Amino acid sequence: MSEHDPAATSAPRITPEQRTGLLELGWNDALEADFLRLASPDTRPARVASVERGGFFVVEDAAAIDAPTLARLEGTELDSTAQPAVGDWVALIVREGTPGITEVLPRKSALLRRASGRQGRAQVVVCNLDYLFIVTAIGFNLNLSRLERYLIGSLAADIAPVIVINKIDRVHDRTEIDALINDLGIEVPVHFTCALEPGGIDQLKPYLTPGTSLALVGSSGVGKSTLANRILQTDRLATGEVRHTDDRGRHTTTRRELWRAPSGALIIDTPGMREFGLWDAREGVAKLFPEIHAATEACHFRDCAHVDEPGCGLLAALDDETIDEARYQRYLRALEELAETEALAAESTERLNARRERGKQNKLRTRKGSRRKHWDR
Ligand SMILES: Nc1nc2c(ncn2[C@@H]2O[C@H](COP(=O)(O)OP(=O)(O)O)[C@@H](O)[C@H]2O)c(=O)[nH]1
Ligand SMILES: [Mg+2]
Ligand SMILES: [Zn+2]
Repeated sequence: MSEHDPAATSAPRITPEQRTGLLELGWNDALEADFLRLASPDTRPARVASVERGGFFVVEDAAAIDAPTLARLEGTELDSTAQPAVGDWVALIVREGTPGITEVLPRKSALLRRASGRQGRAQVVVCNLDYLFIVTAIGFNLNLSRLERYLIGSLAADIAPVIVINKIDRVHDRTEIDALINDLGIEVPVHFTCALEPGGIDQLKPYLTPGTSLALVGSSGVGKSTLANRILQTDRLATGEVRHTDDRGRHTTTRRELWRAPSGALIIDTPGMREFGLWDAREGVAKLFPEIHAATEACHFRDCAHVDEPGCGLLAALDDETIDEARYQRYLRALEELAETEALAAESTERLNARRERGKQNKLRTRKGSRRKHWDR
């Protein structure tokens, strides 16, 4: 990104009216400083509300959320994770009535996951969040490892995780849930909600302050869109009846989109994720298993795998029973998954480079070939 001297232009880059609109979307002084420093003088700030195949829907104030502007990305091709994602702040330029995005402002946070498919590629789920609502529901298989994956992703991105257990109106065994929460081993706020009742989400109110950005993630059918509707006090988001055969919702939500609640909070609903594959989340693993991570600091080898290495601090702690065996296993599994993904990503990069190299060679060959033909004539 190019640097710009804010003193070089005398007129204010952002008018008070503009700023009022931006503040409704979560704008702040730090963002403004970045914008003034990094964006070219003929641009203005906007936030990405949703991503379409044809471009990016951006907004400059809350009212625009109902009729966002479709903008295309200008200039050089960006790496997929550097492309604008929902929640991003961007610099917008309008040339002859055509809006374009020239820059993506530095992200305060980016929730990454492994993109579906066999290649090891990253996908940016949402950006610039204060909270991640990890939603699950009674009647759904309350799964510790699924919860942990979201937690790892959230902690790695420095987004405060909040666990929401929805459909609390359904028959459930509270002791079982408490045991599961206890197994998480770290302090994470947990809230029980019923999205079908007006007072059923009161516990979430403290998070819904003006300018706060949050996203709802979790499996399909747990009630994310119903919760979002209640927070937004609308019924604009489509929700789905659950199929009785497998208790999974239909995929009614097809894209991630940003809305503004009457409280002033910015809410991003997301389609159900079958799987949250870890990506670049070692820091998140360390935060979810702090006592285990601390024990590895005593490992003799820097690249210790904590399985049978001599001088392993973690194995020693296991022997002393200062560390829980089950948590140790889950920690190892998370690290293994990250290592596998990294290996896959390295392989894809290698393949891509090889293909590019072959492409170059082919071009050379055809060029030589055509020259020879020319000589033959
Ligand atoms: N019993 C009960 N059903 C709910 C609750 N919240 C949502 N539902 C129902 O669960 C189904 C799936 O909801 P939806 O919001 O589409 O889930 P999403 O896929 O996570 O967005 C719908 O039929 C909702 O009416 C709740 O708190 N209790
Ligand atoms: Mg939905
Ligand atoms: Zn070790």
